[in-house]
Parts: sequence; C-alpha cells; structure tokens
Amino acid sequence: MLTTLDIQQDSQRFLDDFYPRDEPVLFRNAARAPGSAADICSLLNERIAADDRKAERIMWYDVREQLLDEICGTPELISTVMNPADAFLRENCVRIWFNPQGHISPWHYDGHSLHVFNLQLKGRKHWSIVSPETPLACMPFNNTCLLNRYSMRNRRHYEFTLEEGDMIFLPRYWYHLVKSEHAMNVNVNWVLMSKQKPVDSKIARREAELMWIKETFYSVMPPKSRWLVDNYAGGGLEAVQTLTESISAAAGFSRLAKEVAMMPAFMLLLPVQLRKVITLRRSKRVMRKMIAAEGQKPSEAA
Ligand SMILES: O=C(O)CCC(=O)C(=O)O
Ligand SMILES: [Fe+2]
Repeated sequence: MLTTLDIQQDSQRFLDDFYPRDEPVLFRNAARAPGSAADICSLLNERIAADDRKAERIMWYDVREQLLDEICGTPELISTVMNPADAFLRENCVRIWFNPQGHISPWHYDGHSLHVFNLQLKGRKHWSIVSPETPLACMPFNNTCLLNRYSMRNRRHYEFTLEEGDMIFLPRYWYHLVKSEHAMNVNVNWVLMSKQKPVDSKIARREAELMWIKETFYSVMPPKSRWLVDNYAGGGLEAVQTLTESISAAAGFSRLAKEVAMMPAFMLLLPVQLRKVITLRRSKRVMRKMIAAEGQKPSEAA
C-alpha cells in the first residue's frame, strides 16, 4: 500500500523519511478550492489567458505560482521544498491541467528530473505508478513509454484514486498512467528538481546518461535537445551537470548504443505512438469546447 500522510500533522515525517528517499506519498484532503469545477475552470482560464508568460504544452499550461492566489495557494510543505538552496526552480513552476472524462495520460515519467506534487483540485483521477527500479520500456531518447499496457508482475507498482482535494507526491523518474474519471477534471502541479542526488535506479542512470549525450554533442544537437540542456528544470547547464558529473564516456556511449538499438522497436510501434498523439489532441479539443461552453453559463459559485 502506498503511504498516506496528513499534510498538516506529518509534514516533518514526510521531509525526514520520504522526500529524501524519493518515495511517493499520498496526501488526502491536502487543499481545496471554493466553487464548482466549472467556476474554477473559468477563473483559471481567465487568469491563464491574461498571463503573458504562460507556456502552453500539449496537455497542460506552465504558469507562475501567483496564478493560484485565492484559489488554493501553495501548501506550506511545498513552499518548504521549493527553496532555491535545495532545488532548481522554473519561473513557471506550476502546471495546470484540464481534462475531460475518459482522457488518459499514457505511461511516461516526467522529464527534467522533476518531482511533482499533483493536487486534484476538482474531479477524480485514477493513477497507476511504477517505480524507476522496475522500469517500463521507453521510446528511444525519450521519457514516454513504448506501449499502452505493461504486465505488473515483478514490478513495484501502486494503484490509487485521487478525489477532490487529494494530492500525490510523485518523485522523479516514477512512471505513471493517469485516467480522468469525472466529467471535468482540474489538476494543479508544483514541479521542482531537487539538488539532492537522486536515489540510484536504472532510470536515474538512464536520464543522466541521456543528458550526458545531449551535453556532449550539444553543438550538433537539434534545437529541441539544445533547449532541454539550456532550460533543464529551470537550472539549465548547472542542473544538467549535477546529473552528468558522475557519467563516464564509456557509460554515455553505451547508452547511445542502447537507445539506437531501440529504434527498430520504435519504428514498428510508430502507429501506436501516432494514435496516442491523435487521442491527446482530440481530448484537448473536447476540453477546450467544454471550457468555452462553461464560460458562457452564469457562475455557479456558492
Ligand atoms: O493528470 C494527468 O492526466 C497526468 C499527470 C501527470 O502526468 C503529471 O502530473 O506528471
Ligand atoms: Fe507526468
């Protein structure tokens, strides 16, 4: 069973026993926002539209923390770990997700070695997570998984549902697949890269080796890879080097060979990857329509 802690009473226990070991933790009733899902959606969307520094990703928006003022704010526990002395931080350190019922975020682990605090602000989502010591096959040079389903035999994994107000601490490199269960689902993420060394695992090593490749071949890399090095977790090259300083050239070249060897499997599974992208885009369009429709209704706030 995944450990459940109380965000008020157990914060020291979290900081002492779980956070330093990159162990996931569930917080029930961590934070709430007033009003209905539709109200929160409209309010967040108004603020996102007015934010000229936001970045729109395929499935979420990257925004500044202040966007949450008077909605749910940042829980104290998160402010404690989002301390520039201990973590690399992005200016847009908050992500906002709007997902319709049936939306599935396919198996992946988050890039930039990010720890994620994911709050279910409205709605409900079902999570499956897998530890980086028992990894799932990824696309070459990427953190998205090759398949939609994996056997959980001999894997360290957990299943749980986040109801409104619940939050998961998902440490760096943990794989996850997330299904949206309510008609409208709104999530808030706080993301950071800890300056502590990651717990050793196959995926922690893979990520460090991949970044070694991108750093070493920077000048001949495509712009997307260069952007990743320049902007890694908000810390750029300094953040990358905390990972790559222990990587030998032999380990880096061996990683390069392993990723290239995955190419044929990737090519074979290209239709699966394309279907995923089409499904995600469709889900985004559905949500946009729903948000636009909600914006035209009178407010339901209490
Ligand atoms: O909520 C979702 O559908 C996906 C969440 C996720 O991937 C994340 O928080 O990193
Ligand atoms: Fe994720």
